[in-house]
Amino acid sequence: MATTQSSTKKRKSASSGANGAKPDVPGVSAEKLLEFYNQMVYVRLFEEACQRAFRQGRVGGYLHVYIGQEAVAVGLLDTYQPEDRVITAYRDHAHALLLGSPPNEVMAELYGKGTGIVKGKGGSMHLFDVPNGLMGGYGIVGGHIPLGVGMAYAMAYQQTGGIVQLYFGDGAIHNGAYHEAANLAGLWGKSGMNPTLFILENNQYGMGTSVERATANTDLGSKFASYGIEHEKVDGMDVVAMNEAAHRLSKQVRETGVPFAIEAMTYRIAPHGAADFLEKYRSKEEVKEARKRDPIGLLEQRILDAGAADEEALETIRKANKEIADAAVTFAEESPDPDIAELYTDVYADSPEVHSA
Ligand SMILES: Cc1ncc(C[n+]2csc(CCOP(=O)(O)OP(=O)(O)O)c2C)c(N)n1
Repeated sequence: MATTQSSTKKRKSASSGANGAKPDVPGVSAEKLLEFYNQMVYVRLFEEACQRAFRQGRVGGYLHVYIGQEAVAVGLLDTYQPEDRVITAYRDHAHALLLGSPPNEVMAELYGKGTGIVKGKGGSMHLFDVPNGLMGGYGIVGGHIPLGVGMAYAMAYQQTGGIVQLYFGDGAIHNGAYHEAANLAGLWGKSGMNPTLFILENNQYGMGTSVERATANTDLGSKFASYGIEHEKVDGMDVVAMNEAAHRLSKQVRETGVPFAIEAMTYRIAPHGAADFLEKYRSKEEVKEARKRDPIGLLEQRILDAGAADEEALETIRKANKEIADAAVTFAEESPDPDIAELYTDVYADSPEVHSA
């Protein structure tokens, strides 16, 4: 049972695996490449386990995995500081795991168990882990964007020194909530009062609707520019590129209080949700082609080419993470349902008092 990392803040590499050779990536050590690899494999294998559990009918509600997008959160959350806050939509398992949420509790949450990270009340789409900086997990597309921008305003006002990493999809950018919030972020940024790092995860689709079928203006960056927010497009399949941009731009946002937007060009390799099998909106060939740039495959090749580790070391990392995912499933399955008394707790800020009033 490999649950030892469950309380580890920001997971590090399970095995250095490095043979001492210098990788050919400027500024990135062999150790760092392996740390990224470990984190990406951790997320991928956990997500595969989630998808399996859902399809076996063991997880209720709905469930969306992050398969194909791992390089985005891994590259960005490497810059996380304890005073920062992270907020995202419903594709939120990776963010929780990478911030240090215990995998057992994340899996148990999906199962709706009392041992879940929000005691079984949130499910897959509503993970929260305030001590580790995760302010949710939201199911309403675009609904969390004003919350993230408001949070950044509060942080600037209280001079906490933190920034908000605000993740959302290419579907969400067409929601009215985005436009209201982006307008205020740009405006507040003029006086250094909005340290929001917008992270648009352009995975090409909002459910079955491609970007081309969702908007006449497919230049999504222009939707930041129109609110006075600078933006940069980054290869979201390349963890090193994501990480370089993340460090540079999070530093800039932290120092200036001016929002900035990253458009991470990525691809959702898995179906939209675990219940989707048909995928009529895209061809098998397209997915096959995209898999050639699977972020884990790309990193693996880079590690091997650079001599940063050999295949055996990578297999050791995969095996360790498979054990973590399997242990999380066992934990979730064996956990009790939430206690009935929990029905009224954590619903309002002063839940017990409100209930007894
Ligand atoms: C306000 C609202 N409208 C519609 C939906 C149904 N819905 C769920 S996911 C989704 C697609 C969103 O796509 P995107 O923001 O690109 O995120 P992705 O799933 O690609 O990560 C839609 C339309 C919803 N949950 N909320």
